[in-house]
Amino acid sequence: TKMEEPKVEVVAESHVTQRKAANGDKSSTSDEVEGIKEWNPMDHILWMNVFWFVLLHVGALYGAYLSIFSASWKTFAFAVFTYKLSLFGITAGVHRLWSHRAYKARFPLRVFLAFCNSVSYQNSIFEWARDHRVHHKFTETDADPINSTRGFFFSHVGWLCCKKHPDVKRIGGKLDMSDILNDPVVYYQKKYYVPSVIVCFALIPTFIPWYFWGETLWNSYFIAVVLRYCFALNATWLVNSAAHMYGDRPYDRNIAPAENIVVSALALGEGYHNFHHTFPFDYSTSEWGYRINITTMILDFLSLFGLAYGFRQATPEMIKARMARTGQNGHEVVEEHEYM
Ligand code: ST9
Ligand code: ZN
Ligand code: ZN
Repeated sequence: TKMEEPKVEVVAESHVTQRKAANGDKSSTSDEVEGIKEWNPMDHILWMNVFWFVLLHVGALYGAYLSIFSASWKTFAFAVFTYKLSLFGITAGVHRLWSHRAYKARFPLRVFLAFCNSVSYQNSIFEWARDHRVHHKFTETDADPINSTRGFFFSHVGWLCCKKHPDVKRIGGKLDMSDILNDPVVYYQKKYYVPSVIVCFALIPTFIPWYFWGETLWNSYFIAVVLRYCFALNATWLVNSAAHMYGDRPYDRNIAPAENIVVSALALGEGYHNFHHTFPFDYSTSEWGYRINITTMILDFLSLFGLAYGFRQATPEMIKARMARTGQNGHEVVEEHEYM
């Protein structure tokens, strides 16, 4: 037992050491994990996924070319609109509502959010929320599907190009997902995921510019689907890569997630990632209200009609206390604020 004592102390020292211990200490997890001590994502690459993501980026460059030299400006404007609409389904829908239960939404709003999710084609609501819950619960361990300790590229897109670490499935499998599967909207979006993506992600955005302002179907597809999708995916992925690396950590200096304004602008208000990992239940994912946070503006607007309600928020007292305890600059900053 003498050998174990210092180890416990080190673990208690910081979350970083705790994470490292969790990553390194595979003997304490399970027999299954014993056999894969040397687990390396590079040994589990799925080349088909690599191929599709490369093709998507080449197609997006071609879409950008068509936007400049061939298509109507209306088609490009429509692509920007579709990008925002699709990401609203991610931020307000599968993220703040279904993954975190940070507020409640009436049935018509849930249907609309599910539609936006299918427009965004980022996996079904169920799969997205399951990956996201393990990401929060086991951030930067092997059980985190988007483990950013494996580097920028892995947490950006690499994790979608290789098999998941067995810990993701083993530990993630123990999560309780019954709350969201009991929502008929989630259940049916999962059941009819493929047809819903074909219609909402591909057909509708290709059809609209062609039908309403005579754009060619070719231009419509490459701009409003391929280019728009590539841009929206990269904006989302930046939350996992850039916002887990670059920025301040005013709420918890011991975790990697950081406050990243650029990512907030691209991801409709989801770049306040140090705040979000510290107070994941907060419906606004930030303490700054409408500052670079379109999602919060729209949710507040929808609450006027009772469509969104039951907003959960971290109180200023909670935030202050937490900043004093674990923030980047501890007490000093909080005290300075008090005298300003
Ligand atoms: C895309 C998603 O791009 C982007 C998500 C971004 C997430 C962002 C989150 C952070 C953001 C923070 C907040 C900000 C909000 C965002 C702002 C946005 C503006 N738990 O997956 P499989 C089990 S998608 C428990 O095939 P493989 C389960 O039994 C792009 N269990 O594993 C499962 O079976 P089933 C389009 C889990 O074979 C089984 O394992 N989509 C969990 O290792 C097999 O699962 C694509 O390109 C879990 N978490 O393959 C598809 N996970 O499902 C890409 C799995 O039946 N994906 N299990 O229950 C794939 O090809 C594969 O999933 C894979 C892994 C290759 C990545
Ligand atoms: Zn995160
Ligand atoms: Zn989250």
